[in-house]
Amino acid sequence: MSTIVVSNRLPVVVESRKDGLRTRPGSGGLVTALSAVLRRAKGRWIGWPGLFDARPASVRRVLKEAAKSEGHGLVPVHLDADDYRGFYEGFSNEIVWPLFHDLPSRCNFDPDYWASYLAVQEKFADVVAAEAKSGDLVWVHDYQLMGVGQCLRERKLRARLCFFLHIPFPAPDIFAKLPWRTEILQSLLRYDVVGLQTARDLGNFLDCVKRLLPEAQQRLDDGRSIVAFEQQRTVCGAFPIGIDWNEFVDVARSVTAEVRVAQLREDMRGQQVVLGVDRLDYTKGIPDRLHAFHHALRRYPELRRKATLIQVVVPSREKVPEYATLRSQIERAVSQVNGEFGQPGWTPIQYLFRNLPRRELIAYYRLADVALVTPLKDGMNLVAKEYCACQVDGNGVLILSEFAGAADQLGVGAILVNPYDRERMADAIRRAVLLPLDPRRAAMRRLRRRVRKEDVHHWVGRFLSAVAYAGGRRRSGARSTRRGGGE
Ligand code: GDG
Repeated sequence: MSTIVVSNRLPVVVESRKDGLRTRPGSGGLVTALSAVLRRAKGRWIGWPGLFDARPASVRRVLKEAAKSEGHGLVPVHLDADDYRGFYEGFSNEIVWPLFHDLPSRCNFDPDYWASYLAVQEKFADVVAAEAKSGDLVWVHDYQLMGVGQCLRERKLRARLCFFLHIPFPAPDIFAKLPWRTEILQSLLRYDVVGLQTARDLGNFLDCVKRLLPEAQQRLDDGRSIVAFEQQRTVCGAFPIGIDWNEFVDVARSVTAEVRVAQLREDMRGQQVVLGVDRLDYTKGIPDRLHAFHHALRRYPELRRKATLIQVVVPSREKVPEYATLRSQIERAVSQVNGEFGQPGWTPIQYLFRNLPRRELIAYYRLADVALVTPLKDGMNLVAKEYCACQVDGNGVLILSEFAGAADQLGVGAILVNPYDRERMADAIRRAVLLPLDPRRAAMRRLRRRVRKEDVHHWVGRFLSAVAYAGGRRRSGARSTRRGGGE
């Protein structure tokens, strides 16, 4: 029995260079945790290698080479430019991404995208079916691949099929706008396990099933939600993702980080550092945050020359016009604030539009007196957790959006804000900057305890225990109590 992870992108990126194809490692806590699971299970990771034009045989060859150092298999799914446009840019990012983040007015429900999405699910399923054997565990990730499980069932693959959604699941009134809402729910209910980030997402998913698939039966079994639909029983649960605690803490405590933090502190000349770190995306609420900071400086003169906002924006999807517009909005807001309040020796907002090396990012996390993590909506938001882990001196304050999944775990300890409420965000910034040391330290201790306990390995363990439960249940046909739902 083996484990197969399936995600849109492979954990290594294949690049075409003058001297041929090369791979470079991907990064992040998810890659670390899942790679560890795969190494232990002698498993494989299946996904798109990140380029179209290369010869499949050459891609397979460089991945085989990279697999030796990764310690697990790497299997490519070949997509062409039309797939990328219709399935990835279209269905995934112009429909599912905005809709699931409660922004239906940003959706482009083009029917051609649906056809392309279906075709790509089949392409992924072809590769998985060729790799998987009966009894294997196939763990599919995220919103781009919700339908792969169904394609595998149609191929009569007798593997355990599981799915985890990294982004939020919307409430029924929003989800119901999706023209293919029934098909998507049905395809999710072909998996043995469906994992969501938070209790709210799980509740939304079950409510959507109840409303849109009334023939599905819902039960609570040993405290777990089970949905029975046609011949399949699906265990549904909330599994909030964590970070690789040790990795962040070790780097944050290193001498290199200490030296870099001391240097940055000197550059900041006694200013309190307020930090924002986000991928360029309209769900991250960057303009709203800049307006709130602007409002705070207008309203509270005591913050001037006392606090500096360092806003890191990581370039993303830049060719999409909407994202280019967002970038201009952000840059306009930054220059408005700096134009109005900047003086020799103090620039209120320092704006970095680039991907920082991981070590540098960790130094910023350790440096920051306040983190401003205020997405309009977010599945989890790992930046909030990474910030807490890197606060090895324990003095930082976390201001967190109540609409980030992380607010469930970090609500006690963080200052929670509504990112649409500019006035209260400004108040929260003032409060955080002026907060005395003792309450800062007490709150950060609580946050760190929670992030440490519920790290990414804990997340993997909880998910796999649901998988084991689903397997046991299937074998024993456990007795159950009814939870309601259209029976
Ligand atoms: C999706 C869901 C969910 C950021 N700037 C730099 C950099 N980063 C890294 C951070 C963090 C990651 O990017 C961002 O993770 P998030 O969780 O904030 O957001 P998404 O990318 O939208 O991820 C999200 C997540 O999946 C996991 O389930 O939490 O809700 O949307 O790890 O460290 N990394 C480097 N330089 C940067 O400048 N090296």
